[in-house]
Amino acid sequence: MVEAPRVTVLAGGIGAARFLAGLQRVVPPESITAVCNVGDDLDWFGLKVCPDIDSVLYTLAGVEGADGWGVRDDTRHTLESLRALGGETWFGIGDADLATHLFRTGRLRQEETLSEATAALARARGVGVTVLPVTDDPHPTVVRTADGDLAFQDYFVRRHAAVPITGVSFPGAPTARPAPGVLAAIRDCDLLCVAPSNPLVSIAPLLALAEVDAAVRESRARRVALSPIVGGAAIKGPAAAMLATLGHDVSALGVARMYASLIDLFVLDTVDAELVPAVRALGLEAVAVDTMMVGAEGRERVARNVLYAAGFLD
Ligand code: FO1
Repeated sequence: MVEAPRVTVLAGGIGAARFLAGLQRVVPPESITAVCNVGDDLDWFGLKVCPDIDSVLYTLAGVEGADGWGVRDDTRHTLESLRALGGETWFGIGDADLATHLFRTGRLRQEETLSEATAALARARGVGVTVLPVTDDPHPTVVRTADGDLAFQDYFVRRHAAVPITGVSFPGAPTARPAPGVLAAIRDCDLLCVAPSNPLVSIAPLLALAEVDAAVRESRARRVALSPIVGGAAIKGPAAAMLATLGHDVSALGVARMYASLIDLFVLDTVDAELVPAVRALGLEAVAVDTMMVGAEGRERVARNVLYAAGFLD
């Protein structure tokens, strides 16, 4: 363990969860805060499901499913029974995962906030990292398509991200307030990391809250972003196709351009090392390191690489 810097991570789902899992092997978990996207949340038969928060919690607890979401080796008895009843089963909730949504929804019905319910889930799972929803208010991501506006999971899971998109919007952003602790975690940390998450539907919803965006800009922390694009492809998910459709360069450089006014240092993968001078030309520091988070050791190595590049490890 190093001398503990306070690290805050702007987090989407799976990429962020893996980065955080590596980080907590290097920095004491109590020094780490994850500010999580809630734009992917959905109402599933009346239950509140928070996929990004859950991927972070499950991964930090070491129980995540093989694809990075849900619970490892989960059963699907409930889903199969629902199918037998003719219910909608396009969103695959497993039985152990279902317990999380029942627990969370029960707490929300008892007037707890999403932050409080999330803290209770983290405690129950023995997660030492502080996991915060960016807001306790409704803040959905809406995907604009030729078929009309779609809720994120409707686009991503139900339609297999196969409908061409024309834009992304955050209708809750003007009224959603940052959850307690979010602004302080961004302003008062030593190292602020933008996780290797989808810039358009994981990080943009966080920055869509004007106060969060301002806190990032005002933060005295060292601000680092990791590229979710490696060798011109997304490590996971629909980021590459989304970037291309919305007119962004599908490369680490394209992502660096999106974050240039917010960060100090951009971390890209060694396979993209030739882009370092172009990233530097944007006025950013840039470093190419191994960013492949395969296995627990791989995740730790990436966390160490980032901490070293940012000057927090010798
Ligand atoms: N992703 C899928 O591709 N298919 C699913 O059926 C699915 C179910 C699911 C259930 C709970 C959960 O927390 C996540 C789930 N995901 C599923 C993943 C999720 O849609 C995305 O990975 C994130 O929203 C993107 O960050």
